[in-house]
Amino acid sequence: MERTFVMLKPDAVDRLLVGEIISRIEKKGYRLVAMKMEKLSEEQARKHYAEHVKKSFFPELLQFITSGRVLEMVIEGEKVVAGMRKMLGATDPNEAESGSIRGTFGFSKTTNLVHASDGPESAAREINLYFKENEIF
Ligand SMILES: Nc1nc2c(ncn2[C@@H]2O[C@H](COP(=O)(O)OP(=O)(O)O)[C@@H](O)[C@H]2O)c(=O)[nH]1
Ligand SMILES: [Mg+2]
Repeated sequence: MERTFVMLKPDAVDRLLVGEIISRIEKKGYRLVAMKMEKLSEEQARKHYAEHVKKSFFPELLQFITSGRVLEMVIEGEKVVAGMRKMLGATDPNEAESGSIRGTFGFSKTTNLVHASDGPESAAREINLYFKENEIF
């Protein structure tokens, strides 16, 4: 069993897509292990997107990701790290596979609805960033 970190971005919360997205996750057989809703601070966003802080799109990403509530989740399942990335589809909703979450609902590279860890190391780092040990069991 693997675990990964998934975050529904402010557009998913604003557009009332939380239930739809969680439903897809559970129908796939993945289990919710932990869940929290909050508004990210600039500091949290910078830590989360550390690999992107120097990129040209970062100011827009920072503004967006701190603009409203996000839903943070730890999800468990067989090969769930790769499985969640597949369920999300490509970063750009215009290129994402039809049927994927981003391909179905996403509007733009910034407003692409969901984050999921891109590998086992990122998953461990990101789970740690958002959840204390006693919040995950
Ligand atoms: N506006 C804009 N946003 C981007 C671009 N590349 C990435 N992003 C945003 O930054 C997030 C993190 O980028 P990345 O790790 O490459 O994509 P992900 O792992 O598929 O989420 C993406 O989900 C997008 O919201 C870009 O070229 N333009
Ligand atoms: Mg990424």
